Amino acid sequence: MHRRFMRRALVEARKGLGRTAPNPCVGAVIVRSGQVVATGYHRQAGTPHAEIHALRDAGSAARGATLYVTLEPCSHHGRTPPCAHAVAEAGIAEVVIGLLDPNPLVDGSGADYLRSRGIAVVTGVLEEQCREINRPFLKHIATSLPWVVLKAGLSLDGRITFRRGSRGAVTGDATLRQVHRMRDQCDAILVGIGTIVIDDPSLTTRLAGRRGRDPVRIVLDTSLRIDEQARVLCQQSMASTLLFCSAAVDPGKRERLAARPGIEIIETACTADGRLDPGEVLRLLGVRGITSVLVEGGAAVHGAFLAARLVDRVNLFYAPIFIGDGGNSVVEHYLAASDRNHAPRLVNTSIKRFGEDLMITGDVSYH
Ligand code: AOF
Ligand code: ZN
Repeated sequence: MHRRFMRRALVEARKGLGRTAPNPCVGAVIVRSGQVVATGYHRQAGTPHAEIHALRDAGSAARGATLYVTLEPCSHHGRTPPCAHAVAEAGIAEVVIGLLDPNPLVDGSGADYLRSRGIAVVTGVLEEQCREINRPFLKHIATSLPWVVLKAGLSLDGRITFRRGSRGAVTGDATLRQVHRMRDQCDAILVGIGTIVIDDPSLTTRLAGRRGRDPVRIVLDTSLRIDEQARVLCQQSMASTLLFCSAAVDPGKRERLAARPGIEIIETACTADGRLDPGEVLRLLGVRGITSVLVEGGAAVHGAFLAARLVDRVNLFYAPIFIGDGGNSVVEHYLAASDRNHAPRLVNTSIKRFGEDLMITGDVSYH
């Protein structure tokens, strides 16, 4: 019974995926006599929490009812007042919680408050699913860093291009649609300048029939060699474009670009070998409240992020083709695993089909 209604609350929570940073996505349902009488989800940071939407939807029907919520109701005064208080005021009799909120401002005190008001509290229902939808929030609240997903489309022999530096999709249309769904649900998308030069991508979200939400576009461009007419700079997006570069760039170009609306230049520390430090880039993104980053290439960016142990999850879309000599490998430079035991590896793997392509996904474990 509890699991059934928590699944319903998860459906609500998912409506906010990718839209709530730096807050979590949270869903709530209110149940009376085995019937869902109200629902709610968190839409955007700074606006009411999921429980408040559900309570408003329920009105007087909340009295004596059970509230299912994917994340522990908060007990603190943040941008909005504490939900646990509103839940008690509304006369809710029982609260079923998916995941306790690790935010140090909450961290069990929401559940404790509800109990202190005589409300029955159950925790840990479908906890793993509630955790899974909030990987970005959970990583960000614990480390101040965004959650990093590496995505690539490649051949069976691990190539992402047909010739070195050539453009042209390796994977099919179904994969492309899935990639746009992924973009719709992450806060930011990151590529290296090589990808901009070769592909000139717009890095916006295009979903069939609807626009979707654009992620913040991030380009790692050490010497600021980006073409001032590049799509990522010119093509309209609802989000801004951040160019990360070193201190040693053409000051005139830097000023011109920074003056353009929606474009920001961020000077970043470099590693000993003179390239942008990916850890420092992520730190700066975390400070801005970006909780998830989709790394979309190219090969050297993949290598740098894996070598620095910064990738949390990998989504590889394999087209059922061989490319052979000539193309770029999916990971180049920086990473050089010495043997099986010292290679970053995927754990918790799963496989899914997109058209004729096969996607393997997993969390990265570093030794
Ligand atoms: C949400 N939505 O549905 C729940 C949240 O600044 P505030 O007031 O929005 O508080 C944000 C914190 O509230 C957030 O970090 C999380 O710990 C807690 N719960 N947040 O955005 C919700 N239930
Ligand atoms: Zn709240």
